[in-house]
Amino acid sequence: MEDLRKLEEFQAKIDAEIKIEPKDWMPEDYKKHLQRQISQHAHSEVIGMQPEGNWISRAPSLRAKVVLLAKIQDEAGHGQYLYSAAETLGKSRDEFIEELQSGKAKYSSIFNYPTLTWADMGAVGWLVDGAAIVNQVSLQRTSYGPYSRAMVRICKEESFHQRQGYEIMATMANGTPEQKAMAQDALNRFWWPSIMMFGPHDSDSPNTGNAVKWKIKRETNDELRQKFIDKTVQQAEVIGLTIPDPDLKWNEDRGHYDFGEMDWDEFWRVVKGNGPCNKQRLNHHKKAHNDGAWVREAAIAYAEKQKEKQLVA
Ligand code: FAQ
Repeated sequence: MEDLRKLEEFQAKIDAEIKIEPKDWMPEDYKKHLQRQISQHAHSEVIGMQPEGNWISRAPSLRAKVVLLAKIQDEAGHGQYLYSAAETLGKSRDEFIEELQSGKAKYSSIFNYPTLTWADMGAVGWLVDGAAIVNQVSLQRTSYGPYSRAMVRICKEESFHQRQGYEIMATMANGTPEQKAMAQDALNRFWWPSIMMFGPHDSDSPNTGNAVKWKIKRETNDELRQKFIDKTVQQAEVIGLTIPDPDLKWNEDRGHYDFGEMDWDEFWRVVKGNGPCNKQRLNHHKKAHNDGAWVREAAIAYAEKQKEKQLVA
C-alpha cells in the first residue's frame, strides 16, 4: 500500500515535469534503468576517445592538431560528468568500470569502427557528434536532475565538436579530387554506423516503454534517427557529398526524408562484441586503466593526508 502510494507520487512528479534528485524516493527499476543508461553513456564518451586519439600525432597542421586535442579532452570531461551523475545512484565508478571491462555493460556501437584516414576525423565530428547532439539535446529534459544538468553542459561543447568535423569535411570536399574522394569514402563508411547509434527500431527496443513513461527518454530511437537524417541530408548537399543511401528521398506528405533499412545483423554483431574493433577498444581501456592505477592511488593518499591535516588543525 505504502509502495503504491509512493509510486503514484513518483509518477505524478514525473508527469508534472519535476526533476527527480538523488535523495528523492524512486522505484528500484527507475534507478537501475538510469544506472545502465548513464554508465553506458559515460563508457561511450571514454571509449569514444580512442578512434580520434589515433589521429592526434598525424593531424595535417598544428591548428588541426590543437583543435582535435581539445575535442578529445572534452570527451574525457563528458565521461567525468556522466560517471559522477551515475554515482549519485549509489553504485561506484569502480563497479561501472568493472561492468565495462567484463563486457557486461555496453558502449555505443559506433566506436567499434576503425578510423582509417584524416577524413574520418571529419566524418566522426560531423556525423557521430551530430547524432550524439540530436540525442543529447533531447536528454537535456530527462527526468533525473544530475543527468539532465550534465547534458546541458555537454551539449554546449558538443556543438563545437560537430562544427569542427563539418569544417574538415567541407575543406576536403572542396579540395583536390583525391581529397574529395577521401571525404566521400569516410561518409560512405560512417553513414550507416552513425544511423545505428540511435539503437533498434522502437518496435524492437525493450527499454523504450519505461524510458518514455518515466521521461528518461523524451523522444524515441526512431524519432531521433529521423531528426538526425532530416538535418544531415542538407548539410551533405551544401558540401557536395552524396549520402550512400539509394532510398533516401524527401517525402512531401510526411515532411521528412524516407530512408533505407539498416543492416541489423551488423548492428547486433557489433553491439554483442564482434565488431571490427571491439576487442582492441576494450584491451586498450584495460591497459590504460592499469597503467593509471598509481595516479588513482596517489590521489587517494593525498586526499587522506589532507583530511588528517584538517583533523589536527
Ligand atoms: N550501441 O532498448 P534499447 C558520444 C543496446 S554519444 C550499443 O533501445 P535504450 C559522444 C541498449 O543499450 C554516444 N548498444 O536501449 C561522442 C540495450 O542493451 P542493454 C552515446 C546499443 O537504452 C562522440 C539494447 O541495445 N550516447 O559518445 C545501441 O532505450 C564522438 C536494446 O536497445 C548515449 O549513450 C548502440 N548504438 O536506447 C564521444 C546516449 N543501441 O543496455 C566521443 C544515451 C542500443 O539493455 C566521440 N543513451 N543498444 O543491455 C541513449 O539514448 C540510449 O541508451 C540508446 C539506446 C538510444 C543508446
